Amino acid sequence: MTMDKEWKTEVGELVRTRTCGWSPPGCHPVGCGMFIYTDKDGKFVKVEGDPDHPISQGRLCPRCLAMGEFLQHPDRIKYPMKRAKEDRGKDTWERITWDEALDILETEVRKIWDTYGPEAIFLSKGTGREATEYAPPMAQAVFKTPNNAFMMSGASCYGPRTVIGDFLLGAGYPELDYAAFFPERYDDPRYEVPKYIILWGKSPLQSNPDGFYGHAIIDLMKRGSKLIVIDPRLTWLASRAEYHLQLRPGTDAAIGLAMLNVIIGEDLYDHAFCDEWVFGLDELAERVKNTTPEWAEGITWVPADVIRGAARAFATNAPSSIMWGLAIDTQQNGAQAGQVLLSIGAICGYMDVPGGITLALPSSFLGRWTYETMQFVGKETEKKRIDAKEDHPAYATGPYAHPDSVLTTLETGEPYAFHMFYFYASNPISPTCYAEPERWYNGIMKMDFNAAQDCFMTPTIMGLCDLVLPVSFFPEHDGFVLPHFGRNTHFLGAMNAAVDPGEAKSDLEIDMLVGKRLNPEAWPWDSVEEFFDAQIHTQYDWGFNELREYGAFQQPFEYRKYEKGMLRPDGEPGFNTPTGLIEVSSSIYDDFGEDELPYFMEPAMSPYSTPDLYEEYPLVLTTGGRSFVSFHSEHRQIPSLRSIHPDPLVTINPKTAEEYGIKDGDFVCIENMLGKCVERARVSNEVPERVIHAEHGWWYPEDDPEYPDLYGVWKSNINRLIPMYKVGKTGYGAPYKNVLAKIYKVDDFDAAKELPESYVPRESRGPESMTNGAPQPMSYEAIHQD
Ligand SMILES: Nc1nc2c(c(=O)[nH]1)N[C@H]1C(S)=C(S)[C@@H](COP(=O)(O)OP(=O)(O)OC[C@H]3O[C@@H](n4cnc5c(=O)[nH]c(N)nc54)[C@H](O)[C@@H]3O)O[C@H]1N2
Ligand SMILES: Nc1nc2c(c(=O)[nH]1)N[C@H]1C(S)=C(S)[C@@H](COP(=O)(O)OP(=O)(O)OC[C@H]3O[C@@H](n4cnc5c(=O)[nH]c(N)nc54)[C@H](O)[C@@H]3O)O[C@H]1N2
Ligand code: SF4
Ligand SMILES: [Mo]
Repeated sequence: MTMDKEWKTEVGELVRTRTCGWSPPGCHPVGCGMFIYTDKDGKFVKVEGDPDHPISQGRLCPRCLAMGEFLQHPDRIKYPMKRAKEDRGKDTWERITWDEALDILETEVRKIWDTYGPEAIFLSKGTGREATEYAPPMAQAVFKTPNNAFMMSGASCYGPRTVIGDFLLGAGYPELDYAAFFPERYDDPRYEVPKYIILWGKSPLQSNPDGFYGHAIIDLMKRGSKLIVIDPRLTWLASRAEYHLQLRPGTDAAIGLAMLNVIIGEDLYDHAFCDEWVFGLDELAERVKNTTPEWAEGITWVPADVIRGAARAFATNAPSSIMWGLAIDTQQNGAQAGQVLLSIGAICGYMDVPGGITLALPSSFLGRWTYETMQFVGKETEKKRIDAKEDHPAYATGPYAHPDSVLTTLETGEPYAFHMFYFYASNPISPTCYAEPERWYNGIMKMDFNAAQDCFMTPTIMGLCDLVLPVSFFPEHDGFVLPHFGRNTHFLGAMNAAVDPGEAKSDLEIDMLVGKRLNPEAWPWDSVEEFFDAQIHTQYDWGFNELREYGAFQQPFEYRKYEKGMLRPDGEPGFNTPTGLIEVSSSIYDDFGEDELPYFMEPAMSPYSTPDLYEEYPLVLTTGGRSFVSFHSEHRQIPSLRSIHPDPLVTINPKTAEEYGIKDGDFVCIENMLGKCVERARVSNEVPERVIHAEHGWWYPEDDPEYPDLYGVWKSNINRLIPMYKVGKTGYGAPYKNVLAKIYKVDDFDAAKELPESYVPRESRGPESMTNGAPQPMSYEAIHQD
């Protein structure tokens, strides 16, 4: 590992600071390396990729290249602001000082503590920006509430994949081996290029998800890797794949069961590995005896010979690897889809081998501290967490509230009422996290006090908040990039403040400021540097200054850790599961009353489970494929990015479009029993005839900010069509990518603008109206009746 002391240098008139990206204008913790040039007053001049960064190697995408537009943007939140509670939805914000803002927040929190107890405060957390690490401590170690959660129905982003991994493998987040741990990368003699890579419900070029650098797929294709893409869309990568399994959305478990049928039935698996390291193969073999590719074809709409060919190619070409994406989380059958997919990788012998699927023990940085901050909630209050223990014992193993149960509590006041919402990197009505966003909107309007910390004004803040605190962009603060949120962390990246933040502060700085007032015991550090030193010292004998000099510190790595006693806390060989083996038949699922073996469950709304609804809503709707120029609801106000992708797009097959009299570029209303949404038609063979794909996260920063418009947040809000309700035993997964809908041509975006009856703020809807006519998923018992 080389050290470059010059992380901040003068270059002529300018100062050049090396840093790694995460929060805006960055994305997930991929931590691309870059140089930021400022003038001597800390004013941004330009950004360049850092060619010496081991992963990104000088490459940057449009979002970080648009950095100048972010930093100077007039809509960013530059200083703390307050607004009278009765003015929610009105643009009457008033600038205040940090002291006044902290006084207000402290007073409101203490009032709620004293009157209702800390559990009456709810912290709504957004996606994996830096805030992922700092939001739970804000809830637990500042507000002392057990109620915080990432707020998608069924927590259906990343959480499902991490717990499936934990339950079956006990080894961090399994990730494609792209030589990310090695300074020489693909040329390291220990490394082997995977022969086949399955991209399962993942679109890494656009998404760079969770810590994986998406362009590495291209690096590997250039070195000979072939692709198997399992995706209802013919994406750019799918069009270059050996096998494209263009499945009906939400039927991944059936594909996986059929692949297992082939791999086990044709004896293509790695017997030596299974004999030593796999638990439950005989039971799994019995379960998949009849799940033939022909069986799956009827369910998934993928030709049997394509499934068979992909299974054979994958199993007989060692080493090969699998990447699993968000589409596994965003289905009610996702826990089982994840189980089959990991079982396929395991029985083929691809776990933790060169060019296979890397495993890692969760690292100690940040994550352990996040858990430790639970102590400030206290045991009695912790018991009050809205985590639906009875319904979802598997979910209740984590320190989070259950989003769907939180909505029930919000609407019914049972078992107690919430009185404050705090939005932490979360713009959920816009439409991102919350499904059925109008129900949330109505519920949160009833709170005594709502506040947010964010970088931009959003529909959520304009509609619902009384106080907002300004958050700095990553080039404006010191920080720490943790790929895969510590669960498979190939490097630690130093984030070095380059640009003057004005009054904005990092999330950690805000936590510390508020924490020192409300719960100083939990916040002993005097600076963020001190805090980062303490975090790094949990694993290494050097600190944050050394990290700045490393730039990106690649962590030591070894293959086949299970042989070396590196995956279990007791140091014994094996995996950190109850049997010490990879559990393709899961004893932990069994403990939770869930089937220990994977099974297929029809989506709750589908051509087969609800044929009557299918007559009325004859298209399968999947949503949320990523774009290069936005991050969920973010960046709609950045001119260069918006000009590349100005409107929300719904992709429709040419035959389907013709049938409905829709042409490319037309305004199209997408509608089902829950709600409607207008997007612009993109007529393309990318999707099959019976499937449409609609984008999420759309609002219009240029529209009227005030209620009821709230920047046009209801017009193209695809999550109005997605139900928010509790799912199976694990409590994970929800149908964000598989519901039913109909489409028809309309005149403009305003066609979905009027507020349906349910949008009018009112008292509680009551539990009986909880599903708005959307069918509930089947119970396990009903599925297994035969
Ligand atoms: N229909 C459909 N809906 C989806 C999806 C889908 O595929 N289909 N995808 C879902 C997924 S996977 C996710 S993770 C969610 C995301 O849902 P959210 O996380 O709620 O996403 P955003 O709406 O972009 O809200 C993020 C907000 O945080 C602010 N922000 C960004 N970085 C920081 C930071 O570091 N600190 C602070 N304090 N604020 C910050 C941004 O300005 C923005 O206002 O959306 C989900 N919604
Ligand atoms: N530019 C950009 N990058 C992002 C984000 C963003 O908003 N913008 N969001 C970030 C977040 S929070 C996340 S979680 C990641 C997600 O990133 P990924 O894990 O890559 O997931 P998606 O891009 O949502 O979807 C991947 C693919 O799943 C396909 N798909 C849809 N339905 C199904 C299905 O039922 N089965 C299968 N097998 N495939 C299906 C879609 O067509 C899509 O091509 O991206 C992150 N990165
Ligand atoms: S992937 Fe793109 S947006 Fe994310 S940090 Fe790298 S350059 Fe920035
Ligand atoms: Mo996500």
